[in-house]
Amino acid sequence: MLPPSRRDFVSLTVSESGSYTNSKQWRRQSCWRKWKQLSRLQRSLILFTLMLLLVGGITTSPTLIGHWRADLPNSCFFLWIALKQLFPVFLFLSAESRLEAVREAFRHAWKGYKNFAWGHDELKPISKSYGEWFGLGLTLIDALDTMWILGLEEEFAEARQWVAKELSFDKNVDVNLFESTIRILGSLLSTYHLTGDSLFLEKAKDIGSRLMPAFNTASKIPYSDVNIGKGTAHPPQWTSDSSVAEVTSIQLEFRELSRLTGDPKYKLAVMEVMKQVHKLDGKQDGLVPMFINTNNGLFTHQGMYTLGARADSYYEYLLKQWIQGGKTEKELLDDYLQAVEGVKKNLLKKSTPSGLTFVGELSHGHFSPKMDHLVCFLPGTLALGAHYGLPADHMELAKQLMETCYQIYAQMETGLSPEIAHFNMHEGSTQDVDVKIADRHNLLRPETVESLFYLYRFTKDKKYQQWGWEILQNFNKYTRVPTGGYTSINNVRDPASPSPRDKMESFFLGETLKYFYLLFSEDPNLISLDKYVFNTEAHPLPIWNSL
Ligand code: DMJ
Repeated sequence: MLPPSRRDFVSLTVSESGSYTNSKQWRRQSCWRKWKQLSRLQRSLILFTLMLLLVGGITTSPTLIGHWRADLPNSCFFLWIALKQLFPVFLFLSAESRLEAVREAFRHAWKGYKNFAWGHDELKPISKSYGEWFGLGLTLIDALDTMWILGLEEEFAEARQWVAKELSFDKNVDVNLFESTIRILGSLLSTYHLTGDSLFLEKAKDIGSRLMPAFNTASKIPYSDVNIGKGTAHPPQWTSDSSVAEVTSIQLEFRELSRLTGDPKYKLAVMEVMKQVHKLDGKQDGLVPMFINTNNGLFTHQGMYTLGARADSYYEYLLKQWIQGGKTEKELLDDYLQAVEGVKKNLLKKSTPSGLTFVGELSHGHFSPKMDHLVCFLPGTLALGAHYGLPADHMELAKQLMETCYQIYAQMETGLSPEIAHFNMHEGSTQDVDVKIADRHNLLRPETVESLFYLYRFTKDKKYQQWGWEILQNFNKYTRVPTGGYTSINNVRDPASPSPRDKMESFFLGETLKYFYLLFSEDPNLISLDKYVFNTEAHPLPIWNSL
């Protein structure tokens, strides 16, 4: 149970960042990063002094004020000048305070991880312990590039030290190919790109080559699990199927590994999967089933179509591979465009009473108004495609779905989204969203914040930042654990008792907090979307022709 006082969850504990002396890497940082290292007080003093100089300079300059003064009484004129000069400063300070709130949230999450789960996969913040999945320090690795982007030098330095001294992939453990590719390989590659530190590339090569046995199947469709110590791979115990999203969402990372190492084997393995899926029977208007068999390479469980679990990032990676490769791979683009049409034709409906546009599911011709939170990656992906010249109606759809994803949060009593929402479509409904008891949990997932980031970058509409700000405050109110860390919760409909699950997923640091930070940043060059493409775990990888 949560402690009785909810107020504990809003108490902020700002810690000062210390010094970091790895000068080779940090010499490359911009003045902007230096600026971000100053305390809030230091920044406010500098801004205030600059403001005084500016206002003083303008108001005492006869040439500047000459003809204005003729028309305005003195008091109005000086007030107008002062407000005009102050407005951008206010805007800047408000953006800066939101960025600082994200850094503070990260430090709080890190504090729990450091104190109770250091070097382990996941923090259990309520029991002040840890959970192990692969035994590879998953949270620490997933969070590396977030720390770099947020400018958390001290935390980054201690994490780098752990990677250098403690991280070994020479372990007799089974790992999931997809999860370890997007979280571990993806993060090591992006951290290498951001820092230029070869330690991360060496680690990326190591884990990448240890994952390759997964592709030794009759069909060349990879197994879901690999033992990275023994070099053996296998499907889950109960089936010889792999999930379609898993085998088609490892391509950005392995393609990049080939480019960096000059060894084509990684790229060839993952592109073979895409080639086969491109040709397979069993799609409906570009929509794919959820499973694929590793023996014969055919879709299984046909007739079921979703943009949620087990299919989601297939669609995301069609577009992103096309972007990564410099918009030359036509089959990927064709499959993506066809899939978007398939979504519009088969899965898109409006709810009652508010007419929210949502993406449902299809099971053997029967439509279900069920939408996973996972589907909320889609507004961001559609907006990214529109930015890259795909039809303008993709952007319109992105905006509509963004509103829906926000409403899934706003209509809950905690202001936090459930894992799955059901939309009402019958006349006379009084509320758009229903949540089944089993679906009321929130795992600190990133997809809505991710899409808010894309929508804000491309439209500059402040409402997206405001929606994100509300969501961050609700995470602080209902999921923050006073002794450090954030926890997933069981019930987003009960603010009095959200019921913590005692688990902080690695993607909260790897993705959710990173996307919050990028959403609140006004700097379009902070991970420019014309230079980087984010993998499905929010790790930015370079777009090849932008290098
Ligand atoms: C992450 O691991 C990735 O975003 C993945 O694509 C989907 N699931 C989680 C976050 O919800």
